[in-house]
Amino acid sequence: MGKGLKWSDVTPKTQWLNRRHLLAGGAALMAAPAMAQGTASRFSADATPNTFEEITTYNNFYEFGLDKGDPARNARLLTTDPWSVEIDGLVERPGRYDLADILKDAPLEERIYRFRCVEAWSMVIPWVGFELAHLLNKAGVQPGARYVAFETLLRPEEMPGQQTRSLDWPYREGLRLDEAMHPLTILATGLYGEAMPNQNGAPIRLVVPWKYGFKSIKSIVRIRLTETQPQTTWNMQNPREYGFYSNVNPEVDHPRWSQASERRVGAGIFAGREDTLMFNGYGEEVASLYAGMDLSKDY
Ligand SMILES: Nc1nc2c(c(=O)[nH]1)N[C@H]1C(S)=C(S)[C@@H](COP(=O)(O)O)O[C@H]1N2
Ligand SMILES: [Mo]
Repeated sequence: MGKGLKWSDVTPKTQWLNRRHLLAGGAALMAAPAMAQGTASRFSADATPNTFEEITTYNNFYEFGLDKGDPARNARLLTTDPWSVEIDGLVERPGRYDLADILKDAPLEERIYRFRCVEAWSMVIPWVGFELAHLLNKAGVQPGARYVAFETLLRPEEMPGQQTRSLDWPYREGLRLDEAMHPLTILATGLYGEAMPNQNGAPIRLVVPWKYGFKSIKSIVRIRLTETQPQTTWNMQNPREYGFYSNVNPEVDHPRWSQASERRVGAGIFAGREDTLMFNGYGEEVASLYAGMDLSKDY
């Protein structure tokens, strides 16, 4: 796919407009035409996306098992409708926000993002979503808020991994408020123009493209604005290996492997490894957020 071309540009419009519940209810009518016109997002990467098959069969979602193929096998039983997100803490309008209501006025767009897992594999994914800032503004951020904490659904009956102690459930993540409000940070509700597949974090998940993949928490049910830095799953599990920030950084190795290069999923066995880029290639947009910080210490 060439420069400026979006996946939706090369897809017949009827097919695009008939996407089944990509968006809940009326939002489809508003957002679909805008996307069908092919307004390429200025934030989209100029890179060929991985296939739908690759993106939906090679996953990390420990709630459904530890192997890359487990989420695709086990996540089909997850119920994602009805769904609501509890927004509380330092917000003007705390409460349980129904997903349908969230999506009613959400400015959905396609964002083709590079995605880099801390395990040193990568993909390019055409998400559909909206800026997290939109939802935070809807809830009204109070002046004292400095961080945003996220939680995944806790439902062991439907998430077999939660019947084990592989992680301290529910899965939790967090961002500094300025990271959360950055226009690159999105809540994604779909990919390739389809409703979000369960294994990718249906019905709504975070995507923070300049950070290691584990920051992009799936199947979110709670968002809390806090004054202090929230506890996050992988950081609690092993603080030496997984920092709170976890910005993609080729110069700071994981204690057990190099982060200087990555393997693009699906590239084939004869393709070489690619150099990992600082902030996963988004430095121009986000480096200023970390001015004055020592990124080898605040990793
Ligand atoms: N709730 C939850 N969110 C999660 C994970 C998880 O195990 N549970 N895995 C993380 C990791 S390590 C990665 S790399 C990405 C993978 O997203 P993908 O399967 O859509 O590519 O999800 C992240 N979000
Ligand atoms: Mo990951």
